[in-house]
Amino acid sequence: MKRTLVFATNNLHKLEEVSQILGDQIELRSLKDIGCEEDIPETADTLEGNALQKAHYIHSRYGTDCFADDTGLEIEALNGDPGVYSARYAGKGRDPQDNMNKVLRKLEGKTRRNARFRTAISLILDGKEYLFEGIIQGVITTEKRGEAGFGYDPIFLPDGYDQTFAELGNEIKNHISHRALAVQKLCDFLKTYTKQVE
Ligand code: ITT
Repeated sequence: MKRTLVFATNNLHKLEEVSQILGDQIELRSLKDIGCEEDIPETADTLEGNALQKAHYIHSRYGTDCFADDTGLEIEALNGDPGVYSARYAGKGRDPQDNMNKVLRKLEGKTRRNARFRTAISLILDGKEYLFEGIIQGVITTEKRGEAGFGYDPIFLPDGYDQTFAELGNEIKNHISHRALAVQKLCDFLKTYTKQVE
C-alpha cells in the first residue's frame, strides 16, 4: 500500500526537490494540502531540534505521519556559522542575496573557505520518531555564480565539481545534495519499514 506522508515545509523549492527524489513510492502532501497555514515555530538551537519541533507540531495537530527537515550551511572559518541560523543570517527579512553577501563579506581575503551543507530530517511514523542526516562538503566561492536553486546555491561549490549548485541545476543537485542524501536514507528506511509491516 502506498504511504501518504506530509512534508512540513513552506518552501516550495524543497517540496519539489524532495518529491522528485522520493518518486512515486510515497504520496507526498504539502502543508497546503492539509490546510495548515500557520507559521510553524523553529526555535531550537540545532538542526535536529528544529526538524523534530516541526514534525511534532504537525503530528500533534493533524495526527498524520509526517516529516520535516532543517538545513544549515556550516562554514569552517566562521565556526560553523550560519548553521541553524542560515535562513535569517543577515536579518529577519530572510533575503538570500543579503545572506550570501554577508557570507562573502565575512570570508573576504580568507583562503580557508571550506563549508558543508547539512540536513537533518525528522520522521514521525506510526507514532514513532526517526532521524536522518545528509552532508555535502564543498567550498564557498568568492562571487555568486548561477541562477538555479535557492538560498546559498550560487556561492556553494560542491567538492569534485567546478560549478556551483546554482550552475549545476536542479537535476544534478538533486542527485548529490545534502537533502538528497538525507531523503535517500529516509526512502531506504521507508522501503524496509513498509515491507516489515505488510
Ligand atoms: P522551511 O523551514 O519552511 O522548511 P526554509 O526556507 O526555512 O524552509 P531550511 O530551514 O531547511 O529552509 O533552511 C534554512 C536556510 O538554509 C534556507 O532558507 C536557505 O537559505 C538555506 N538552504 C537550505 N537548503 C538549501 C539548499 O539546498 N541550497 C541552498 N541553500 C539552502
